Amino acid sequence: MTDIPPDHPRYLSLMTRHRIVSGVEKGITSQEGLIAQGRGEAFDYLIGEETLPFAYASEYAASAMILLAKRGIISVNGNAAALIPAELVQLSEITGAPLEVNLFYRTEERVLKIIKHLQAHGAGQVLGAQPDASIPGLQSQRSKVCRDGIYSADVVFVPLEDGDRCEALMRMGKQVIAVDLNPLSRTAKQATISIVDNVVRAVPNMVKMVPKLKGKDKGYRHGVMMNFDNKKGLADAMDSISGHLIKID
Ligand code: PTJ
Repeated sequence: MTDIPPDHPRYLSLMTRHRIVSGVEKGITSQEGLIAQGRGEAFDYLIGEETLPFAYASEYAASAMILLAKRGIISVNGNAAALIPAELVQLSEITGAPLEVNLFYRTEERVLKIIKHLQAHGAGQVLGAQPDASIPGLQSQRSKVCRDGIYSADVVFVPLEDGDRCEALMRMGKQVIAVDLNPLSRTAKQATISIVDNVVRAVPNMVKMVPKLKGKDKGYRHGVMMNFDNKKGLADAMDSISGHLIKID
């Protein structure tokens, strides 16, 4: 609960901040996660704090890609868990892609807290507590993964990411869907599909898109995925940011 009045012009942004701070207080989010959120907010401000057409297109293509995956997986870190726990659980349920906790600033205590938090929001089994494989060529704690999860997945959905793991997953031949408000980040540049949008909008959008795509045939979903041009999406995001900068007086 907060005392932010719902008619405050920056209500949604302030509520998102509140959720991240509360994630840190509960031991779900790392303190570094606050800084990451601040960087994200700055880009969100430049984007206009809304889902722009290029972001909708990437979310639609990403939804199609997860549905087409043989073994899709949703990777969860401390920021995503604090911001959109129920929506991640929903996305997992409707796509059949399991949830796996995978942390950069890994502690076993935080992994367990995140798993419990997701389960309190309706998740069944959540992977990540007993990693039994590692991502080749990655030195950070993020390399610790589950063989039945991220390690053997063909499509990995990573809401908020650091560039190193994205690169390592791509080297393993996986398709990576990243949500990152910064179109200049290494993650955004490397991912198969880069969603330049706030996770608090992107994941709920995908939760709405997936049932619609499930109503279409496989060929349609394949077409959506193949027709998506990630480089163009990133260029459109940059144009949009530049446009907003020019308009600010
Ligand atoms: O929980 P952990 O230990 O796995 O740590 C998670 C963080 C996010 C702290 C860690 O992965 C990290 O340090 O990430 P970076 O390198 O700071 O990258 C985070 C990226 O996410 C940045 O490019 C931000 O612009 C972007 N970002 C931050 N908040 C959001 C966001 N993108 C979308 N939605 C957001 N709400």
